[in-house]
Amino acid sequence: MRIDIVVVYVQRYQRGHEKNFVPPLTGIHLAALTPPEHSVRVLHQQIEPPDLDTDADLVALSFFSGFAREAYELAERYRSRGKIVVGGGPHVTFSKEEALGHFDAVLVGEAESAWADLIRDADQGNLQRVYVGTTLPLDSVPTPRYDLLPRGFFVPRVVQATRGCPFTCSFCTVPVLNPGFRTRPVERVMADVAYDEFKHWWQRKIVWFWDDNLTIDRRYARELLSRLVPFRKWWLTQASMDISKDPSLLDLMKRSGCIGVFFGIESFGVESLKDAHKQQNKAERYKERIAALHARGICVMAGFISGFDGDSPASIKAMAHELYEAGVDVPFLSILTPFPGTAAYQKLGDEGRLLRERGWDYYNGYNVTFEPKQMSPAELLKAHRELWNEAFSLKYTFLRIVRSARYLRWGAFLMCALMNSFYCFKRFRGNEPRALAEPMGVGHPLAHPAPPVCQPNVVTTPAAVRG
Ligand code: B12
Ligand code: SF4
Repeated sequence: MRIDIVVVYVQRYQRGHEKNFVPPLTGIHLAALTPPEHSVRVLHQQIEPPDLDTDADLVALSFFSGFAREAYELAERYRSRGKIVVGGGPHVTFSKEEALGHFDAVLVGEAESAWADLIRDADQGNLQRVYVGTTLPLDSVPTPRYDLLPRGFFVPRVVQATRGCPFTCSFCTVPVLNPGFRTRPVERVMADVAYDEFKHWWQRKIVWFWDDNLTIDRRYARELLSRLVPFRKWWLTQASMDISKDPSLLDLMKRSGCIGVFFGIESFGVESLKDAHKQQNKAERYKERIAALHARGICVMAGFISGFDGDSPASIKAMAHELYEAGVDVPFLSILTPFPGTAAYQKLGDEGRLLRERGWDYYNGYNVTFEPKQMSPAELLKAHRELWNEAFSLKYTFLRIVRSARYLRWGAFLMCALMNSFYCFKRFRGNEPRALAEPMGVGHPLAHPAPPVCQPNVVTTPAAVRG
């Protein structure tokens, strides 16, 4: 069979988008899982429009909630051309019935155990409607098909070493989507690291771990990083702030070439952190935690969310200065988005605060989909835009870049300067959210009818974090 895997994307800003910085791992991972007797292509809508006139027999769409409407429209268009169309990913996993209305088949959960079955059944004309992936150990996860990436990506080597996270933040689907915390054999990860068929030196040099929380299992992290040292790469990942209390791990991170760590800081407010189920974050400690990474020349990227129950317009706007003061090098600023499958979705649904007339297009991290506690939806959107504009004003962008030149190693500094300049450029070019279609109305088939019942979180507790 000929298979097209399409990673769906919709621009979130009125002008410009994160077109080709780092690719999603999902498409090239699914391609690697595809049995070799089938031919496979991976198309990234963020780089190129999907090929509707493809000669593929089967089209597989992967998408987040915010791109669901686009995915459903694409599915209809492919189906009208006689293709078998299947869907999977986080949105499908939590909105199976809705997705079934648009696809010939859906795969719920992780694909490793079920993707080959789905392809076999499609090939034999015996496609089932629903495939449920079980959560397998990561022992046989292959090297992604980097060779299938379009040329345009700036940092193409994305790698996954672990899956899952022991925390249970209220806005995050990971604890349910990827239960437990699993590690991939270091040998296999090193095979991804050793892959060097990229055109430019920086593409060969940089390894971006797309893990949920790479350093949870300290013994594994130490083994992984020790094996990484001789490769002399630059690498980045997402981790939790507790790594700052582990100087020997930080030293090893430095030695193995770490240039950037993303922390989900989310907020400075005690009430907001409580609402986020993120009480492990202590605002009074941020500065000291971040300084520990700076002392090793590592750039600190950090995510901040606006719209928790503890947030007011003033507290949101204040974050532009607070995050600078805390030492953050590159901020990522989103609006709280209650994705299906999260505790936030459940809670806001139970409290009747989800704006049900707003369809999935609004679930992209830059729009308001619920009734905030201390302001109106319009005020939250406005406060978030003001935060964005202030955080990426010339003043703060310049201050962050200049300050970071004092302590970041040069790869980290390059990344910091590049990302800050990009977002600042975007701010001046116009960073308003893309104008969305008229609200869909409660009766629209895409307007979600009721909050799904959250599956019980199957998680290891933070206590299981090995020291
Ligand atoms: C890496 C990552 C990113 C990266 C890369 C984004 C990308 N497009 O891949 C960055 C940092 C850019 C990012 C940004 C965002 N992200 Co993100 N991200 C992740 C993360 C941590 C890992 C994803 C990953 O690569 N996993 C490894 C691959 C191999 O597995 P996978 O994608 O889960 O796919 C598996 C299954 O889902 C299934 N599958 C997936 N698709 C399909 C399709 C078919 C046909 C089949 C059969 C199976 C299948 O098979 C795969 C193998 O088992 C996840 C958390 C998570 N654990 O999923 C969040 C996650 C996907 N992100 C999320 C969100 C919300 C965002 C943002 C909107 C955040 C924001 N406020 O801006 C943006 C969107 C930006 C964009 N351009 O798309 C949410 C999505 C929730 C939802 N329901 O939509 C997640 C789940 C985290 C969360 N908050 O819960 N993200
Ligand atoms: S720490 Fe990060 S990955 Fe873990 S549950 Fe919270 S937001 Fe999700």
